[in-house]
Amino acid sequence: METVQAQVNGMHCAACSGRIERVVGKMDGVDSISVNLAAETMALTYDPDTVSLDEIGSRIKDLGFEALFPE
Ligand code: 9UX
Repeated sequence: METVQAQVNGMHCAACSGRIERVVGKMDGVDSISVNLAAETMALTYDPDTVSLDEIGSRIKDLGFEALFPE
């Protein structure tokens, strides 16, 4: 399991952050996600053997937001 902090762009209200938490939280391999609307960040704990940051990022993009993971 790995934990990563990422920037999340495009959120404007609590329904945005709630939507990301609900959808990404249900993805296989995602253990937990906590989105901070005010800080425009999220803390993500996931299993890299099951799901990649690319997959998580593109799911977030599908929702209309942009996740920027650290290098
Ligand atoms: Mo709030 Mo987010 O009205 O796409 S749900 S801005």
